[in-house]
Amino acid sequence: MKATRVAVAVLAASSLLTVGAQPVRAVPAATTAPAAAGHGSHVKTLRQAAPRDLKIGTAVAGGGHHLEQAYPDPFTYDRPYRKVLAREFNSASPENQMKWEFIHPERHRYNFGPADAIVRFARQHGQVVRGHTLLWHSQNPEWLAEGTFTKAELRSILKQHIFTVVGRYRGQIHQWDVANEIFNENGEYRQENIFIRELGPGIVADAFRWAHQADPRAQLFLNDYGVEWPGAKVDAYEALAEQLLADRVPVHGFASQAHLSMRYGAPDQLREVLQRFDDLGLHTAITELDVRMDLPAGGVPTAEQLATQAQYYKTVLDACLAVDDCNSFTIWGFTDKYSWVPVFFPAEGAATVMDDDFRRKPAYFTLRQTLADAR
Ligand code: 9MR
Repeated sequence: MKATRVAVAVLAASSLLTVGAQPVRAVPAATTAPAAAGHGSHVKTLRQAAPRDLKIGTAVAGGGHHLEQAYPDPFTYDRPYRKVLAREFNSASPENQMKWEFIHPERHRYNFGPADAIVRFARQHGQVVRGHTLLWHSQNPEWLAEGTFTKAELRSILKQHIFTVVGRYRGQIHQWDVANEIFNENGEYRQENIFIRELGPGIVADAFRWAHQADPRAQLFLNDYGVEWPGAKVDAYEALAEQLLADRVPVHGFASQAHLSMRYGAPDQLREVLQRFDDLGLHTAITELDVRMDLPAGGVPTAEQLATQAQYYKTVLDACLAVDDCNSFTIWGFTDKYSWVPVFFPAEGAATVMDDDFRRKPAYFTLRQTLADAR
């Protein structure tokens, strides 16, 4: 985002331009900043505070682990939740509703209702949508994961899925996570991924080509966790990105999910990692940020823990703000009420920026202030 600070109101509409496959080369910040937006009392929400060329997003709760919980579908039934979702964010990521198992539950049947509802909500509230995800080893329907197919059949299943799903939302998706978590910690292609295992890694390039044909305006991303520090996984993505670009494959971005734990320290080299992909000419994004912690007995975080958590959130936002084409910053849910964390990590939790009752934590205020200062 650096060098893209734009102070002139007339450029407000330019944020629309970020919804295209072409990186937006924004106007250098030659103009003086407006009266510090962050210090005005009118800046009440994250989306208001954000620089115009940075989308602030959240996962939209539903499907996945939510199905096992005692509450009904959060996005559909929780009105206070929907209100905060509309008020605070200008980007929305279906948490599960566009994944294969959800949107393509049977070989010849798609289930578009829940994803359609999110896309409609986003349009009504001036939000862009991040599509998640097309090529992944997890949350695939049984008919696919357990099925027996020839290579040609499997290839055609993937191609049709991409054309059908991406085509349905053509022109309405800011960024698609085309390839999700395709490398393991050693930077090797994950053999759990049925498409990669059966068809070879070349299928990744095909997935990008098909997605681009189906929606030429969407920015197409590689997305993973565990890439917040340099290492074998980041090296693998860098090599892949270079190869795809050399082969003129339509890849437009690299994203760090940023599922963090306070056990392991803040990602103080994330800016450098993002910069490596920015240097290749790619967009970068933060797509699933949360910061979990070990909860004390009683389950309520201490003030010190909340302060540390806020610093982690800020470290990630600062990294994105420091890199030219980091244009999308998404947190993986905004309330602990619906977070995936306690379901997957016993004894850890409180990972989001609001508690169960939507009370804002220090991390929320730190994000808002950091955004306002950047604007
Ligand atoms: O938040 C999602 C949760 O509801 C699902 O049960 C879970 C199943 O794998 O997936 C969670 O989202 C994941 C995302 O799609 C990809 N990156 C890791 C996220 C957290 O597991």
